[in-house]
Amino acid sequence: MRDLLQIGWLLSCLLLGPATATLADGAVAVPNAGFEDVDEKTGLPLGWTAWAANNTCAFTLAMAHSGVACARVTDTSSTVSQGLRSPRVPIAPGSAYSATAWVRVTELQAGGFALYLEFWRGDQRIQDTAVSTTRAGEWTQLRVDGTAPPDADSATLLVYGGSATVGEAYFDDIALSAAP
Ligand SMILES: [Ca+2]
Repeated sequence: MRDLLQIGWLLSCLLLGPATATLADGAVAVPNAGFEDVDEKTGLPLGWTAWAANNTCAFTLAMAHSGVACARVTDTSSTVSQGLRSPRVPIAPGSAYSATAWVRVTELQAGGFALYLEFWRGDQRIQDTAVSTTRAGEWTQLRVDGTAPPDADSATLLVYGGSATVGEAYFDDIALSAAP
């Protein structure tokens, strides 16, 4: 009987182990967070949407922080913003969250490249916070913190070059987690 209990305990460890190891404590699963999947119809990372009507951002195999692919944000205009927004993920209202992304700026004539953490109520964006970098050449991790408003129901991450920005940056391995 004791042996059977031990076998049962070992089996449950084996079965539960991989699932619990996939995401760290507090992590919120964001679809296609590593930009490995492409939408063949649009050329965008699957599930992500373009900020600009005249979009110049794309899925790319040109480089990657991990895996084989990432997202490229190309901004050739000093008056138009460019960016890619993640699928919406459900969040707990009133809770604190941290968003991170790896970015490698390869060209920068003006401005900088940013990571936004956005909170939504239905289809309305009700809060956003951002961090940006002008550092070019190396992969750099960006982190932005925000607390979900009491009436928020979802969050998105936005990788972005603002209106004044002219340059090109690669983003990879975005993540969202609830503060402990
Ligand atoms: Ca990747």
